[in-house]
Amino acid sequence: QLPLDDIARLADLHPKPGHIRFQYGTAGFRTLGSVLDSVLFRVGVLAGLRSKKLDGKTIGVMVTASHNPEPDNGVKLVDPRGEMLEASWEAHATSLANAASTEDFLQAVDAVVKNAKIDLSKPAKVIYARDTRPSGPSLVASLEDGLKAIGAETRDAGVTTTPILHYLVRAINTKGTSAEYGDDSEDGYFKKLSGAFKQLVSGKPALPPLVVDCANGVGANAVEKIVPYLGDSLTFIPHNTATATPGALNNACGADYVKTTQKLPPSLANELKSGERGCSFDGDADRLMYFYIDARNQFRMLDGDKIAALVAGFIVELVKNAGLEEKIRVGIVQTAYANGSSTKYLADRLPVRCVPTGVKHLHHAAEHFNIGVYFEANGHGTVLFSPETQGTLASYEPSTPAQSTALKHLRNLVQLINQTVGDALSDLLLVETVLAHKSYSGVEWDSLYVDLPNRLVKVLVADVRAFQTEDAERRLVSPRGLQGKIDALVKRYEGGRSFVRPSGTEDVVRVYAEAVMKSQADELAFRVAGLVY
Ligand code: NG1
Ligand code: ZN
Repeated sequence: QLPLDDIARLADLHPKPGHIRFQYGTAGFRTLGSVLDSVLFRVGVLAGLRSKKLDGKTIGVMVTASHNPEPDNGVKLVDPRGEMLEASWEAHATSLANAASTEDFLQAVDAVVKNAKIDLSKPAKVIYARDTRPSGPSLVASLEDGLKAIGAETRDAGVTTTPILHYLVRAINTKGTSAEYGDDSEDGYFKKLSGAFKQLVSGKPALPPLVVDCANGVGANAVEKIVPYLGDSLTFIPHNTATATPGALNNACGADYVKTTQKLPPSLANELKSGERGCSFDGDADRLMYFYIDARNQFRMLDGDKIAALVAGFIVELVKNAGLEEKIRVGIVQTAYANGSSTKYLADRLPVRCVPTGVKHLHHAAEHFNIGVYFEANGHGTVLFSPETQGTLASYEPSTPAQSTALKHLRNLVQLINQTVGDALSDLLLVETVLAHKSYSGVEWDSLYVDLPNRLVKVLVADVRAFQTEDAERRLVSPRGLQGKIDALVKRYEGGRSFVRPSGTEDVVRVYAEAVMKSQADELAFRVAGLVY
C-alpha cells in the first residue's frame, strides 16, 4: 500500500546528484548544503517510515551541521525518547540516500518496508526543525516534500536548537503518561530548565554575569529567550549573536573553535578581564566549552572533561549527603579523547568507562549506571538518571534536614538536565549551579586536576578504511604492525599516550597525543602522524 505514484512524482523533483555517495554517520548526513536536496527528501520519507514502524510515535528531524562551516548542512533523525536514531536504521538511511534514480529509490523504500516489517497502515508523525544556516529553508522544503510523499502528519518547530528539538520529541511522546517530560513547547522547555535552576541556586550569592559566545548561531535565540525566565538568578552577556550575518556562523568563534585552537575567540579579546569566566556554544547549541582568564592574563580552557569532573563530583556528594550512597551508583563515560589527567582524577573517585567516539556509544554506556555522566572532551554531554533512580528519588524519605536538602537538589537536577542529548544551555545552568554551590571561580574549578598537554592532528591518507581499531578506538588492529610502532614511540615520552583512528565525520585519520610537556605532545603527535602517512 505504498503511495508509489505520490512518492515517484515528488521524488522526480529531487534527483540525486551523480557521483556522490552519502553516508549516515555519527552526525547523520553531513556535507555541503548545496548537494543535500535529494537527501532531505528521502529522509522525509524515511522519518515517516520510522514513525509507522513505531506505531505512529513522533519522530524528530533536525537540519543542522552543528559546528561545521556555514556552507555545510546536514540532517539527523531523533527517535521517540529524544535519542539518536537506532543504529540498525542508519543502514536504511544510507541505502535510501544512495538510490541512483526514482525507480531505484522506490525499490529501496520497498526493501526497507519489507526488511523492517513496517505496517504501512499505521500513522506517521514527524516534528522537524533547523538551525540558522542560509541553506536551511530550501532543505526544509525538500524534507516537507518527502513527508508529504509518505503522508506524514507534521509539525514545524521552526528555527531552534538541536537539544530543544530532542526535548520536544520526548515531551510529545510522553504527554499524558507518568513519564511526562514537560510541556511540548519552547515555553515548556524554558520553564522547566529555569524553574529547576532558580530552586537550585536560591539562597546562594549571585554569580558575576556570564559571557556567552553564541557562535553566531541558533543558540543566540535560546539565550535571548530564556533571559526573562531566569529573572535575576543569572545574568548573561551574550556575544556573537549575529545569526543573519552571512559567513559569521562558527567563524572564529564557538565551542569547536575554542577546543581545537585552545584559544579565546578574537571577538572576546577585550570582553574578559583577569578572573572572569565565559563559555562558548557551537552552531546548534549542543556543545559547551567554558574558559576564564587567569591572574597572569592567560586564557584557560575548561573543556568537556573539566565539566564532567565538576558535575560528577557534585552529584556524588549530593547522593552521599542524601544518604543514598548504597542505592545509587554514579558512573562516568568518556572516549579516548578524554585528557589522561581527567581519567585519573575521575577513576580515583568513581567507575569510569571508555567507549568509541559518537554520542550513541556514550549515551548507551551511561544508561548502565544509576546516574551516568558523559561528556566528550569537545563539550558534548549530559547526565542520565535511570528510571529506577528517578523512582528512588521521588519516593525516598530523608531522615535529617541535610538529607532532605540534598534530595531536593537531586530532584531539581533531574529537571534541569536535558537527558535526551547534550544541551549547551542546560549544561551551562548545571555548571553555574555547581559553581554557585561551591563558591568556585574558574580558578578553583580548573585546579581539580591539571590537564596534560595534548595535540590532535588530521592526516589525509589514501584509504581511511584501512584503519581499524579495537579497545574503544585506543588501539589499531589494521594496518598490521602499525600499533607496535606507535607503542615503541609512545614509550619514549614521559606521560606519553597516543592513538590513531579513522574519523567518522571526515575522510581523514585522526592522531591524538599527550605528554607531560607541550613540546613533547606536539612532537609525539607529528611522529605518529609520520608513521600513519
Ligand atoms: P570524528 O570525526 O569521528 O572524530 C567528531 C568528533 C566527535 C563527535 C563527532 C560527531 C573529535 C575529535 N571528534 O568525530 O567527538 O563530536 O564529530 O559530531 O572531536
Ligand atoms: Zn553541535
